[in-house]
Amino acid sequence: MCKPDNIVILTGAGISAESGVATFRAADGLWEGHKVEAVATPEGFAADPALVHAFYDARRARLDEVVPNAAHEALALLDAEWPGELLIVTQNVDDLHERAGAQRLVHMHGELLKAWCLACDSRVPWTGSMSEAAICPACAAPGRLRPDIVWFGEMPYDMDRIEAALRNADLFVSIGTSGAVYPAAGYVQTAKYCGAHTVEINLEPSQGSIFFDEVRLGKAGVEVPKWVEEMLA
Ligand code: BV8
Repeated sequence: MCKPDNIVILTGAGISAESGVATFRAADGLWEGHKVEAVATPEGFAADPALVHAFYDARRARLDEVVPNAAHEALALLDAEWPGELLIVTQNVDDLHERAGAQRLVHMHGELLKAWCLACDSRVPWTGSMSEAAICPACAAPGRLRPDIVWFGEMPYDMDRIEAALRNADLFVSIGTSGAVYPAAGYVQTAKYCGAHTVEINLEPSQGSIFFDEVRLGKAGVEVPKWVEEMLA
């Protein structure tokens, strides 16, 4: 195919797996030992805020122990070097893309390192634990902070920007995602409908593999640098 101009890259937990960040759909289908409904829904948070804070506090604390891997580094290089439009749309809530240097990046499901104050609606950087007694740095209200994470049933972030990029894409690449969650899982069909060439890079075929023109099986840490090298050749 001729050289694409505009690229959209969707990433999921698989791109952070080699950095030591747990993926979601382990064999037991639990999220780090929890039922999804209990820890990743507004209802779960309302029912047991302490459990949900503990779940996200543990994942936030673990970010200090992990570093970006070769796949994050390769995407950051492509982002820096690519002359056309490029957007990395990550479903991940870790900060490994940023730490690798990615700039043209959106976190459609939010970020572990942010808090959302339900009293003043501010979103603020947050690194420590976020117990029910935490004080909002913007309005000083106690106990009104929640993780700035998009839970099931909630509207993902940056949808307009993502859909505009998909409509304009010549190339859509999906890396390390199971294709289990919408609307992200439907992006390959939108991109394809709008004429993009579609590539999946994954350890194994995802639920949406049939929609991709090309499937490259292997570890992200190996396949993504190879793909970026091809793109920049
Ligand atoms: C919404 C933040 C309305 C939380 C997450 C019925 C049908 C269709 C849809 C629905 C339905 N019922 C309900 C829905 C909607 C629902 C949904 O899709 N549910 C699913 C379960 C059916 N979606 C929502 O509620 C979303 N909101 O729909 O609002 C709306 C709709 C349209 C437009 C506007 C509004 C919000 C969903 C967001 C939930 N939050 N994350 C947190 O992180 O704690 S979801 C979470 O799981 C991730 O963010 C990601 O999106 C999703 C899937 O995870 P993956 O990243 O794919 O990771 P996974 O573990 O599953 O897979 C890992 C992959 O990596 C595997 O493929 C593996 O092979 C690969 N891999 C592993 N190691 C490597 C590797 N690949 C390469 N190298 C390796 N080394």
